[in-house]
Amino acid sequence: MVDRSAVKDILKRQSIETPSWAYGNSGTRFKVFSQPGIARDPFEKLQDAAQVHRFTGVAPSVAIHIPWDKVDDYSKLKRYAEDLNIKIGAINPNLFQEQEYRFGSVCNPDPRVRRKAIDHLLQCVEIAEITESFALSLWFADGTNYPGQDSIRMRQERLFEALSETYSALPANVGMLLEYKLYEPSFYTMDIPDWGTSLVQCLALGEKAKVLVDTGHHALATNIEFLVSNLLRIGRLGGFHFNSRFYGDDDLIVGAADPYQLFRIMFEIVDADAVTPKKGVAFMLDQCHNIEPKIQAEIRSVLNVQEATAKALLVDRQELSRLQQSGDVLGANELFQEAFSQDVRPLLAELREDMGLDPDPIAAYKRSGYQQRIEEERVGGTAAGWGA
Ligand code: PSV
Ligand code: MN
Repeated sequence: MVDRSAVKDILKRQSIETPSWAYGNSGTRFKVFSQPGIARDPFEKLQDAAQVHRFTGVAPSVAIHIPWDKVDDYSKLKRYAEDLNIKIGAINPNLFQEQEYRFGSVCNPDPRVRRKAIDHLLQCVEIAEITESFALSLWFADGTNYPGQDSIRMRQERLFEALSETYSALPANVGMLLEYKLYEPSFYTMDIPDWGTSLVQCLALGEKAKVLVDTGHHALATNIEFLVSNLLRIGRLGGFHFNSRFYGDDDLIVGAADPYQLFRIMFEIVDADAVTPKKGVAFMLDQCHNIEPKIQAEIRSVLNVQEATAKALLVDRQELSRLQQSGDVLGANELFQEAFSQDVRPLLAELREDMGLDPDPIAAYKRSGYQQRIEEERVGGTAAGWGA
């Protein structure tokens, strides 16, 4: 039997980070749709992120993307977050939106472009230090489109050089997360297409470099929980960018497409005792809400991660182990599926009441009038967005 109060205790300590870019306008390469009430600067994005924490109680930090969230004074941004009862999370450099990066950033054959890219990484290290962020979170759009276009091997060397210089500049409490992506924007090779390539770089860099798993960045049939389990085993799982997908890097609400996959991933996390921040695995969302209301969608996403975690925590692991040892294939599988099929919403409602929160965060958010208020107040200025 699983102890429900122990489960609630772990869930209370789980922490899910939301991305500042989820609060800005977004879209596809065909169209960026605007919505009313969108934040116009990083401060207003923090206000929105604070609402997600206010109603869920488990989203106390927000990742920022530089220069989308560029400000003159990062200590002011940090204080502003703290006044809103949240904090600044991962710092994400942006090395994919400038003309010079046509042939890549840190892997570019031109040393001047590589220098510019590394300088941006170093500037982001400084921002991480000022904001007391836990990590520099790196994703490179670098790659090639045509066989023969550039040396695959040399590009890996250049990548390592840039990462080494950046790694050496990290302050003691700042880690490095290295994300991978199978394809897009490059279509022949991405310089970091998979967890193996990321891990090879991380192992050569040092202990503070860890792999970041974006759930939308794999070939369709990839068994994500398998690689998660392997990375956990060797202490190199840095965290997640949660989202869900049907086809490519869809960036839809986590748990919307395949809640069973999310449950299976969370089971590996539970099995490694890595739900709470003490194990250093960061649970971050990386989503774009192109057609749905953004703050509500982020609340939904946090709840989806929380539900999958609760189900995974409720797996009777002692009994599962007994069934596994005795070779009871169907018994073990049934126990696993039973845990997934249960309704954990009453348990989570109880948990929120224990935490002094409304048991239904979405209803409470809607009743709060926040959405109407920002739609009335945020008139004029330029809505934040990444433009495409
Ligand atoms: C790239 O697709 C990615 O997943 C990276 O994490 C970026 O930083 C993020 O999306 C925002 O574009
Ligand atoms: Mn990502």
